[in-house]
Amino acid sequence: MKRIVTVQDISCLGKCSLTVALPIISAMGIETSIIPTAVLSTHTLWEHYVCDDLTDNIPLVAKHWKNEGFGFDAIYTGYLASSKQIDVVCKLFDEFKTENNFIFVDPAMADNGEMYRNFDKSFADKMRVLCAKADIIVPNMTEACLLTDTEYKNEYDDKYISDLLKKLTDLGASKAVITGAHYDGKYGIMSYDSVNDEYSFYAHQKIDHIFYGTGDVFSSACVGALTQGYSLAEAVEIAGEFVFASISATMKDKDARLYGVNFEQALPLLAKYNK
Ligand code: PXL
Repeated sequence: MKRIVTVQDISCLGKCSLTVALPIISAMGIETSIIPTAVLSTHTLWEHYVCDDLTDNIPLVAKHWKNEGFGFDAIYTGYLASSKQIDVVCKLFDEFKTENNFIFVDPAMADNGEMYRNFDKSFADKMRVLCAKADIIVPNMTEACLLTDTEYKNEYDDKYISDLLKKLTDLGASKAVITGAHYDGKYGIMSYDSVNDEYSFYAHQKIDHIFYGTGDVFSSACVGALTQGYSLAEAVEIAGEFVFASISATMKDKDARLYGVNFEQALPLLAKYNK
């Protein structure tokens, strides 16, 4: 059985990070090991959340795992709580990266043109260092602009996205994916594999609402599909369809904006990737 380790926070309420990654990756028939980076009462879009930072626990877990000889088919990081935590996760990559596995980084730090609460430019600079160590990075448009020092725009053409993707792979990862892209009336996810200089675009219908947590749903399904041996373009399509089905299941739910999408109702779609 394949095994992924995912390194991100536990938000106790508000579907994102580990509470999303665990069920999605498990539904694809992959063992999901976790390193919780922090425990928050909710994700940071709610005010007055409380956060217990677990940075100091990460090297202790890594040491025990190294002693036991545990290995992983993929190492997947999401929301990290501080620049110091990024340094610790860089060390984790050095310890667990092998010739046979890959590092998948979702540089979760911003959306809709704005950084998440508590993050600033120095955090984005640090995130660039983490991305340089990855094989695949999956920012949204806002994060892609922050990582590449590109002006964030609401209107742009396909060249703007393909240039962004190229600049992202110049940071170090050989593959990059940008979620939430749109141009010429088309909406979707664009990916780029710099090894064979190949772009692909997964297009879907326009979605008029903003739903939080869709980035984490996408990344979890995408890293699962890649781990099961699908190509980048196939994995993007599998994950894109899953996000779309999750959003469709959420449309009538007024609570969804902050609570996250009803991906649970779309989970049966992933059973066919359980090899
Ligand atoms: O990736 C979304 C996310 C994950 N975890 C926490 C967050 C957010 C988005 O705001 O606050 C704690």
